[in-house]
Amino acid sequence: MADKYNNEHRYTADDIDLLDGIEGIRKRPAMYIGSTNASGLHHLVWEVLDNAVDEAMSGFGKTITVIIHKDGSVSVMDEGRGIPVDIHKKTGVPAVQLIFTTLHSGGKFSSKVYATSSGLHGVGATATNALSLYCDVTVYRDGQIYHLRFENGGKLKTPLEVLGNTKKHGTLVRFKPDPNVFSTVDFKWDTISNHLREKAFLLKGVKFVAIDERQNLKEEYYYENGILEYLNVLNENKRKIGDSIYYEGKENNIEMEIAFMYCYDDYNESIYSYANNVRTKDGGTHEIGFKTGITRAVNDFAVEHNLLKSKTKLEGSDIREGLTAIVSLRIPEEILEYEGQTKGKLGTPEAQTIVNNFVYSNFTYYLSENKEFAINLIKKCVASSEVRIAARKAKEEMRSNKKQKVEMIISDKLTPAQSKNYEHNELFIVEGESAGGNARTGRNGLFQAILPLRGKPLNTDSITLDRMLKNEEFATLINTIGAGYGQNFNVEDMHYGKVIIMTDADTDGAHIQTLLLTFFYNFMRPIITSGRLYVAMPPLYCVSKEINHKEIFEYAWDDESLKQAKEKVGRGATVSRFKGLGEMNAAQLWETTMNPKTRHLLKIGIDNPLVVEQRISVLMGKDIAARRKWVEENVDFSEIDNFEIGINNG
Ligand code: 28G
Repeated sequence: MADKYNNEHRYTADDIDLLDGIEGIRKRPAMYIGSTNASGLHHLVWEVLDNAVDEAMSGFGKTITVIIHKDGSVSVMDEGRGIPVDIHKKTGVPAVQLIFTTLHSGGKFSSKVYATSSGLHGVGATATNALSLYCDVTVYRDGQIYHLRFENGGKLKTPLEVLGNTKKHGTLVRFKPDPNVFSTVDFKWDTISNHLREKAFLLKGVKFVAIDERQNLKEEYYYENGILEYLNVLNENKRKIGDSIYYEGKENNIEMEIAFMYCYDDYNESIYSYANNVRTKDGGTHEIGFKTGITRAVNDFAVEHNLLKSKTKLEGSDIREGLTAIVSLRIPEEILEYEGQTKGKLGTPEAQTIVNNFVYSNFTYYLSENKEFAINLIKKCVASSEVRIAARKAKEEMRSNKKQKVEMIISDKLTPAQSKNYEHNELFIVEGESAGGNARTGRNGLFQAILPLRGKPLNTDSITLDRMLKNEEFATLINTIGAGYGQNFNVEDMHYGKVIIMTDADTDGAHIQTLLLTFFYNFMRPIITSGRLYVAMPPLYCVSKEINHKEIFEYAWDDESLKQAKEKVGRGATVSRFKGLGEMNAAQLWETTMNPKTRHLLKIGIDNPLVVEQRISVLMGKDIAARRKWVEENVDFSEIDNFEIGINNG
């Protein structure tokens, strides 16, 4: 068996390791790449790409290219030193072969200063190889072209060979994902292109090229000013307070790059942190250090210049309202630590003190040099602290008084749930009165509440808080959810464990979804980041047949499940396409879209911040043609890849 991996077979302990790598990954792919849906599929690219990024970060190669080929395979190319091809003494196997067949998380191969590895367990290229139909590796090194090929889930097909001479140096990896592993093998141009753009911002001076041969698309990303340009892109359409601020430094071998700015009409703090060019979505020590440094600098300045109205200092959240920041650290591998399983949170303790002091001293200096900005900023911070204090007071009063009051205001639109088990309750925001009526009839009244929407919600992209609050629809929604809004929104106070947007599966429905998502993104972002916001996925097809005067129904969400539904119902079945929620009766709506055991929900999350900003500016902007084009190209109503099936609330 082992000679599939090694022609000169000798059985050693390392040989077992070779098998362990590939077979372990094939047995439980999700454990290594997160999932086997679209996200997992793209992980195959990220794993290989990270190696190319590591090589560029070490100073070798200025261009990285990713190509999506017509046959559904992907190539990644770098211009680095080329993966070493020398024979590994213990195993007698070329180094390049080991890199594609073993798990090397334990530092077996790693003597590099920095390592990206966004993978969950440092599986790297081995995961990509193990989950591919083929994987071709070409190395340009020492004047020669080397090649080896794996097939059928990482089995060595062509051992290392020399193809000829070359003056080039670098690595080329081409692989085609195994359709038996993934629920989709369709690489998304937007996902790959945006990912490369994010990397290009993080690695200033390195060019990233994205090519889609299926659609003849090509983008080049190159940013001389790195994350400073990233920051400006994220805040393109916002009113800015002062300039963008950028600091770069190195302390104890930790390299820091930090960019931030403040905007008006933004009630969120958006801190995007990275460790070794990989996003740390759950923050960690570098983020804490950044926040503490900013807070100290602003408070010290405010106290020193008598800008506070009372003796109490500003809270961190007052100082972070309207702040967008990018915090990027490069940390030597020896002291790189993560918290939790997913590498989403940096644990390296040194990072906290170093960033804290670095930000504090630089920003303190900046404030003293830019007094006008400093005074403006502190005015804004004081204003948000006043709002915070008022909101807290109002909440306490409401607790001690009658809280029936709020429910009375909203009672004519909302059909509430009977239970007071907030965590378990669900709020359905439903498009249209008629679907609202069916939802009311069909729901489980114990834990499901219905809030129908009249027409299109207000576009809340870059509007002030005051304007949003004057909108009756949103005022009702805020009261219904019961957890505040903006800076003072608190997930713990939510009256619902899930908020579910339920619209028709047409362009109007998609537009309403986006308008609602924009509202939540701007004014209740923690609902999204805590994973409590969902979009209901009504079925696209109904397959029916009359048997003995009784109609039987099967529902389908995509072509695959349609096939199954047809087989199940058998001959003489009628297939109809659902266009709107209104075409279903109350019982059907319950069964297909609301019943936790059978429904399909799409959980909303924030993946790449660039995608979110782009979506919001295209979808919410004034350019109607651009919006229509985007919806047509991107909103695939049969997309059921990210859904959770049948979440059982019991
Ligand atoms: C195109 C797709 C993905 C890579 C390199 C270059 C080296 C390397 C990669 O070494 C093992 C561990 C540390 C030496 C390093 C070449 C040093 C000298 C490399 C890639 C052996 C890994 N010469 N380029 N790995 N090192 N590109 N692109 O995978 O000690 S991986």
